[in-house]
Amino acid sequence: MISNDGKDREITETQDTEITEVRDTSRRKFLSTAAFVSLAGTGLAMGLTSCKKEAESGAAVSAGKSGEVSTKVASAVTYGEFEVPPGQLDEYYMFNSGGHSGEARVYGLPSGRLIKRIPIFNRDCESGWGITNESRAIIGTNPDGSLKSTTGDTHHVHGSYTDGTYDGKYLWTNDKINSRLARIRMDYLVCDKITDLPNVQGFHGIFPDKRDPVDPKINHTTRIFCGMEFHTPQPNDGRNENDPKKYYCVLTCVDAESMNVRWQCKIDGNLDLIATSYDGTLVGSNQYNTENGVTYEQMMASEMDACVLFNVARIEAAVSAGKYFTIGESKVPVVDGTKDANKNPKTSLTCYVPVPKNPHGVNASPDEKYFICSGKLSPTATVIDLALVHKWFNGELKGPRDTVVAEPEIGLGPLHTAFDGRGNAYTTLFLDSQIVKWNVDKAIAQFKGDKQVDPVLDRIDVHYQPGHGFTSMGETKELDGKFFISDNKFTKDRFLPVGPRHPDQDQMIDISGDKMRLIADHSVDPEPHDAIIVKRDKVRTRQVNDLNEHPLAVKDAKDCRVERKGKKVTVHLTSQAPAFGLREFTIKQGDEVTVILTNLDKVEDLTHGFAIPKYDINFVVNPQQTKSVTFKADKAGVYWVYCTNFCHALHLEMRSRMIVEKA
Ligand code: K7E
Ligand code: CUA
Ligand code: CA
Repeated sequence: MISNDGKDREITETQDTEITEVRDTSRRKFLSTAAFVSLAGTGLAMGLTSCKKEAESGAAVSAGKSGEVSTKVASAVTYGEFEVPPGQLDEYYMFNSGGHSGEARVYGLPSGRLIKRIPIFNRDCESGWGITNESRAIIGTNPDGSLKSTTGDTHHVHGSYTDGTYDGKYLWTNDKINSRLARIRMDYLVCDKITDLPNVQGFHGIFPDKRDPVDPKINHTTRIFCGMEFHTPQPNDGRNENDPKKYYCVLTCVDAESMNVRWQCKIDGNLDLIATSYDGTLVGSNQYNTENGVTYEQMMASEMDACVLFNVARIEAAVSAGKYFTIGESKVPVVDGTKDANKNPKTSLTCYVPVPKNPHGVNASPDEKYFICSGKLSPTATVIDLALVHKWFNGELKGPRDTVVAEPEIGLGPLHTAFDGRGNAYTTLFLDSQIVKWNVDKAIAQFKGDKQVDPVLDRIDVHYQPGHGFTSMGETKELDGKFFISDNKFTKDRFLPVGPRHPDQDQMIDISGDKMRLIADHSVDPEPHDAIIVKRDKVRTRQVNDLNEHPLAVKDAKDCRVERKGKKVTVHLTSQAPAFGLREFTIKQGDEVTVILTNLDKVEDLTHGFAIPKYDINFVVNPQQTKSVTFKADKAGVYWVYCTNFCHALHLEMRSRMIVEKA
C-alpha cells in the first residue's frame, strides 16, 4: 500500500469494472453531474477494494498482523529516522483547524503528538472557555447573559506574516457556521478576539495578506480576507427569498490589529478558498457556483466556473472615494465587484478567470508568480500567472482567460496544492486517493504546445480521500520542501476500530527526494481540514502569565476577601499550592456572585483548577493568571470548591468551603 509505483492500484482497478471505467482516460475530461455522483461513490469503493486486496495478501491492515505492518514500513521507508525520541522536541509546530469541533489544535511534527487544543467557538470545560467572564466577553453574550453561540466549524488556520514568512504573532481561523473570524495570539496560544462578519453565510476560506498593497513600507500582515460560500438575499431579513437577483456573496476584508471589518466587495457567483499574493496586491478565490444555483445539480450546470481575482488597491481606493453602498443594518462599506459594474479592465475591481467546472482550492506558489486553482470535477489544475493578471487589469490582454499559463491533467478530484520550493506542486486527489507531484514549469511548457513533456513526476497512495495537503513552511518564502501532510477524510481500516465514528488522519509524506515516501499515519480528531507547518523557532510562547495583565488580579493572598454591594458579591481569591487564599467564604442565597481568582504560583506548569459542585463551574488558572466567573447563588448549602488540576501532594486537600446561607 505504501508503494508509489501504482502497481497495487492497477491490480485493484482490473478487479473492479466500475473503477476500470473511471480510470479510462476518455472519462478524464470533464465530469457530468451524474458522473460526479457515481464517482464520489466509486472513489470510496476504491479505498475499500484496495484495502481488501491488501488484506488478502496479508499486508498492512487492522486485522491484526501488526508485525508485518512494521516490517513492511521499516523496509520501505526507514521509519525510525523521523521518530522523536523521549526527551527530544519536535522540529515543527502544526496548527490545525478542528472542523466542527469549533476549536483549533497544535501538534508537534514529525512526531504527530497533540500538544494543545485551543478552544475558540466551542465551550471547553477543561480550560473554562465559555465559562469564565474573560472568555465569554471574547465569544460575546446576548442581552440575557447567555453565550452568543457555543458551536463553530473551523476549516483554515493561517498565521501572520512579516517579509513573506511567519512572524509568530497571530493565527486566524474561520467559523463557517456562524460567520465569525477568530484571532489567536501566539504568545499564549489562546483566542483573543472574535469578529462577526455581517452579510455573510458559509464563511469558508481565509487568508491574511502578506504585505500592504498600498504602502510598500508595510511589510507585514494588515488585513484578513474572508470568503463567503453560500449566497443569500441581501439584506437577509425575510425579504426576497425567491428573487435570485437579490442573492449574492461578498468578499470581506478585516483589519488584522483592530479585527474590525474594513469593507466588503459584492461579486457574481460565490467564493470558497482564498489565496493572497506575496506582494499584497491580489486576492484570489475559486468559484464553484458561478451559476448561482440553489441545488447541486444547478451548481454543476456550467462547464466552466471561475477563479475571481480582487485588485485590493483599487477596492480600497473606491472605498476611500465613497463609491460604496451598505446592506441592511450593517454599516460596512460594500463596493460593487460584479461584472456588470466592471466592464473596463483598466478600472475594474475584479477579474473573473474562467476555470473548469466546480474548482476547489486556490494556492499561491512560493516563487510569488502563480495562483493554482484545482479542478475538483475536472482532472486538471489551472495555473494563473499573476503578472498577466496585472496586465489584464492594465487593459493589455484580450480576456481574463489569457492569464492562464498551464492546465495539466493530474488526476481525479484535485482539491488543494502545496509546494516544495524546487518548482514542484503537490496536489491532493480526492477521488484517486493520491497525492500527485507535478512540475509547474513543465506544465507551462506542455501548455505552450510541447507534447513530449509530462509534468507529472510521481504519485503516492494515501488512505483515504485527501482534502487539504500542505508542506513544511509551505505557504512562506522560507519553505524547506521536507514534509507534506495529507489531511485524509476517511480512514476506514487504518487505526484500531473504535466504533462507527472513525478518526481522521494527517498522513505524513517525506518529499525531500525525487519519490514521495509515506512515513507516518497520525490519527486526528475530526475534522482537520487544513493546517500550517511552522518551524519551531518562529513560535515564541510565554510559559507563565503576567500577573499585571488582568486589571482585577489579586496580587497578594492577604487581599483575599468577600465584598458586598447589595446583592452583588465579589470574592477575591488566590491559589497557591496547596491552598486557596480563603479556606471558606459565606454568601447568601440569591446573591449574584463574582469570583476573581489569581494563581500566585510562579512555577512553570503549576496550574490550579477551580470547580464548584452543583453550580456547573469549572476552569483553570495558569501561574500568575487571573480569571473570573459570575453566577447566581440559587442553591443554599455547603459546596466544596476544589482544585481540579493535580498540582501538589496535597492537591486533594486543596479546597475551600463555600457556604450559601438560606434566604
Ligand atoms: Cu475542507 Cu479548505 Cu473547508 Cu478543502 S476545505 S478539503
Ligand atoms: Cu491546586 Cu490541585
Ligand atoms: Ca459550477
